[in-house]
Amino acid sequence: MRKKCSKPDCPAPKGLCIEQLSNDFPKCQNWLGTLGDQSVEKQKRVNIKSQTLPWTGEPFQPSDIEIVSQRSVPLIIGMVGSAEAGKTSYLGMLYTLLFNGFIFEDWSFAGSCTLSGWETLAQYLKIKPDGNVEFAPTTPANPDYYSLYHLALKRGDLFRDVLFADSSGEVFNLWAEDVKDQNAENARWIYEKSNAFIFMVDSMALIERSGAAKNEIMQMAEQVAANLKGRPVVVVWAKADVIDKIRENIKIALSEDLSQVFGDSQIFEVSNFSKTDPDILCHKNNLAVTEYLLTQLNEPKVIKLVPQISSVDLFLNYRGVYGNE
Ligand SMILES: Nc1nc2c(ncn2[C@@H]2O[C@H](COP(=O)(O)OP(=O)(O)OP(=O)(O)O)[C@@H](O)[C@H]2O)c(=O)[nH]1
Ligand SMILES: [Mg+2]
Repeated sequence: MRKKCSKPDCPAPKGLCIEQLSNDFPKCQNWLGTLGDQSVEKQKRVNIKSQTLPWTGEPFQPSDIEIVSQRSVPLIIGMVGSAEAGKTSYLGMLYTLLFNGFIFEDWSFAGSCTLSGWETLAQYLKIKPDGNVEFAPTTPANPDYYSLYHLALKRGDLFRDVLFADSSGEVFNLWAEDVKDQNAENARWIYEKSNAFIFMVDSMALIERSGAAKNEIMQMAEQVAANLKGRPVVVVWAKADVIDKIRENIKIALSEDLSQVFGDSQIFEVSNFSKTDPDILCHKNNLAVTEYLLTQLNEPKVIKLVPQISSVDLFLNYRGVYGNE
């Protein structure tokens, strides 16, 4: 007899269990452990099969990207920011919102190959019985630590596979000081491979270390801007529940410096703490950050076809009555 889930219409993707939110389906109470004679050989075969599944539900490593790249070229969104800036919590909140029925305006959730990873992040944000939130541990700072979280999204007939590349802020600080630092390999990879960036500004650090935190943020911003090649960046003021406690002059100066470096990039304030229900910083802006980048990345690109000729010859320099416009 075949093993199967007893839960009718279980919406879990193939190979995953909705109750366990992982590929640990044999632990689910709805799992029918009816292997007939339960022979060791058969059990072994089942195990071998599950080991040969190409994905486990855990965050992807760079070598796993090919699993989703067969359908379309996946979009990589790089999470950039200093240590403790709020990168991992942002991802935990994004999944928490989607899981709880909040939606993007234009995109709908169409699956994920890293559900276990997302769920682990979201668990940290759950309010504990004592009313506190634990938050995810600091992301490991090994230069070879990668964690890519996958979302498949759909807009009309268009499918997009999106990978959010999280890494340690400590590593990004090393990279910001020296892009060739040998301990910043994953930050380098994220910068090189990402199609767009979420640049996190830590409001709490600006309250606690004002000028020093501002310098650190600007050093990283300048390094990100150095070789963007048109890739979109969204500036996100994280922990915006405390943003009003930042010294006004620091906040204004940093906003001006960031807009000089990133031009007209969109700016959002987000928080993982909701003061009202619904709360703009938490329920709306966290989704809006990703949606903004998705819109940017899926807009048809305008290509300038007019060659830039510069010559002393007036005839060659002539661009018509309206110039290049
Ligand atoms: N006030 C406030 N604090 C927050 C919020 N989100 C996160 N924090 C705090 O910020 C800390 C760091 O958040 P993380 O998301 O782990 O930061 P990170 O950028 O992933 O840090 P690294 O992994 O070290 O790079 C958390 O442990 C919380 O204490 C928020 O919305 N408001
Ligand atoms: Mg982290």
